[in-house]
Amino acid sequence: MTTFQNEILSALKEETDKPLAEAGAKAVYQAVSRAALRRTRENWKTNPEGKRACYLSAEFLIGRMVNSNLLNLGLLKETRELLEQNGLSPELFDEIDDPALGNGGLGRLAACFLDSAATQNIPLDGFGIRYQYGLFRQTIENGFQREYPDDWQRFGDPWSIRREEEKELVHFRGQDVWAVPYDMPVIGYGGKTVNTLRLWQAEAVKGFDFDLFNQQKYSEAVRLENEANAISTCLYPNDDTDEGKRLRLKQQYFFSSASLQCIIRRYKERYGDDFSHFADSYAVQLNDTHPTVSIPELLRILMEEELMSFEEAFSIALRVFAYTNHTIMAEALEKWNQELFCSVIPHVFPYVVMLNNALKRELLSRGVEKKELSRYAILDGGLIHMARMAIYASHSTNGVAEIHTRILKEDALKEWYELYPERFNNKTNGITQRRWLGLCNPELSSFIGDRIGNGWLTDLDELKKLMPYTGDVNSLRQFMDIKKAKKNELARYVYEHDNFGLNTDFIFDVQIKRLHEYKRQLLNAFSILDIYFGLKDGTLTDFAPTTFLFGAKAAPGYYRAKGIIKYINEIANLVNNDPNVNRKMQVLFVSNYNVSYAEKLIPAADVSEQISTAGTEASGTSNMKFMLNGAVTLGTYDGANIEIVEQAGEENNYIFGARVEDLAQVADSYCPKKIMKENPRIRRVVETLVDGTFSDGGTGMFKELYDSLTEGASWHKPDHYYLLLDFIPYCDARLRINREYAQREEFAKKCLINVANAGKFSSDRTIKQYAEEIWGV
Ligand code: 26W
Repeated sequence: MTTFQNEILSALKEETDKPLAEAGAKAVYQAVSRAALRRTRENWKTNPEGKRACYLSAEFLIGRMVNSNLLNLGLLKETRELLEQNGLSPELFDEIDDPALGNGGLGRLAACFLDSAATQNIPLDGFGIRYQYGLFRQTIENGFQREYPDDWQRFGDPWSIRREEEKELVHFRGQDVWAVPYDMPVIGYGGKTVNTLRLWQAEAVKGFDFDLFNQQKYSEAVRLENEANAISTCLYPNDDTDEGKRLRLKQQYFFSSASLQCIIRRYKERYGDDFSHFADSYAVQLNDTHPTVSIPELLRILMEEELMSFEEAFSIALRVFAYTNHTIMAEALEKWNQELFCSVIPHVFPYVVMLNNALKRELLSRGVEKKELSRYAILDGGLIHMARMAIYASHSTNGVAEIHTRILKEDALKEWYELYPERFNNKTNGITQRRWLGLCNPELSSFIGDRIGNGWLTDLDELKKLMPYTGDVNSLRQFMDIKKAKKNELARYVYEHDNFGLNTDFIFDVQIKRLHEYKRQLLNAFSILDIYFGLKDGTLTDFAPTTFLFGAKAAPGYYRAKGIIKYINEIANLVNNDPNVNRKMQVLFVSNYNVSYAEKLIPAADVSEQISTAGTEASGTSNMKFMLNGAVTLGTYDGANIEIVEQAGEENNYIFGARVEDLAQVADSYCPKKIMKENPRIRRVVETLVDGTFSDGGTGMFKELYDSLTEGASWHKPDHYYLLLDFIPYCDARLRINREYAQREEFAKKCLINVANAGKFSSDRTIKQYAEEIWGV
């Protein structure tokens, strides 16, 4: 028995009297986590020397922590052995909820960054909100999405430490609220560096009012307490439109203010009232505009409490802050209504006005015409433009893939790029290979390790050394065996979770991401139907059997997205129950897609669906995870897809469809109705939305989808995302994959070349660039 195994057993005694074999998942999880947490003590310091970077983010989609922390501490193997010796499965922790404190890519990226920074000894701490309920749990009932609360703490939260003594007071109009920090260790691979993820929980300053209670005013007695708690109760599930909700502004100010107060307190412990070293001590990265209210808040603190002038405070802000943009979708750009803002945090508003005035002076002094000013104004038409504020009061604005940054410069933020070209830069996203290969695919990891060693775990460019093996038949066959094993593993998981039997002899074609019109799950669905009709008609012959898998959550108020889920499930029903085709194809929409499901789906995939309309997906990060696990990309010229095929070769992937430049050309004359008229294949699939092939349960959802494609709506032209334009090229590319898959070794070679060239997409590389080029840490 190793020392750590003994430490687990003694931690278990604090949980239960039962022996390990009978203690149950929750108690074992608690014991293992607590024992491992103790191992971080030596290297975990909250206020060490030197400049630190702070990643402010409304979302950290960390997923299940126990295995990744054990891996990074070098304790995974002995823990698994202990479980095994006691007859417990290494998948025991699959039962533990995974904290879903994020919506999608932006939140998961934050989590990958923390892992990569700690691994490379980069001093980076995360600051966010400790939501009581994360992203909703999804069930599929009668083909429709239903939402349930995600009470992720029901298995406890052994990885967090509440630090009562470091709580901060956050001021709102009519109410002060405590921000109580819960710290999680962020353990670098090798366990040497431990950084901190600090999540703030809102609590009432004046809790339960006993006087009111005694006067039998019960609801009044708890009102203040409830109002305070409400701030960190729930993650907003929208990642499409900015709704401008009061509680969301409260959340943003809550964690921004608490984080800044914490940073300033620590600074003062070192330098007292001398702020001349502040910008050399802290860098603050704003993850999208969600924490941008930090800017006026810092000005306020520096001016009101440290008695600086606006100019002094502003020059500090400029040097401290940097901003990352994650989307060019206009409807997602945050603008706060001025009145709402003033009714929540009136004390911050004067600093917004000062920023707006300073910007105006700056523009005029640079010779910008008066009538042009409103294109830049932070305060315009009763709205506060948060992206404009972030660009103006920071020294760096970055996009998250080459094409995205180019679009920001040339289009979305063109006028700002002209003003401050030196502030704009690109940081192509990345993913941590520890979680997205090491942990989720130990089989492929050993395959790689046997050939080139394990250096790739901390230097992903090492994968290049796999290239010689891409011509080695033995290696290719072994790779295919691993893929097959991962399909079987996924099939077991799917059977447990969704009560559906996957045929693991089939090609696995996977699209997993938030449900959005621009991501075009509907295009995928149409193409599946086209294949189905082709098989029925006999016009499509020698089709290699394929399983089409979807996983996605729709924002609860996003009606069209929910319609698309229902439609996919109707198609699944038709296909899976048709004895003439279900030996050739299967369709499944898995329920409650989350980080843990992704860890099962990605290693099993042959085809990675990345089919967003060109110019709409800022980067994408699942595309990188699929590549790393040896799937080919079926994708558009969009986001990081472009860089993926740059690395792995267009001939080893399947890129199709209109490019940004093409779309700009056709935009004005685009007529989806005409395309439907001229192409019977397209007409046939699109008409299934309204011709009675499927039922939307009388909701009218399918008709609404049909209208969005043919008629458009007040806010968008018909088929705004060009599904029909890309339909034929997409189907062609798909069928090309299907044919080429038959040459099994040739296809495996493509997959392995993708693995070998995935080095660029490590978040180790990305975060190093942030550290060197933006933060100077
Ligand atoms: C206003 C509500 C709201 C909330 C979240 C709007 C927008 C968001 C995020 C920006 C959505 C998001 O996660 N964006 C994704 O960020 C990833 C990491 O950079 C990129 O890879 C994805 O392409 C981008 O969609």
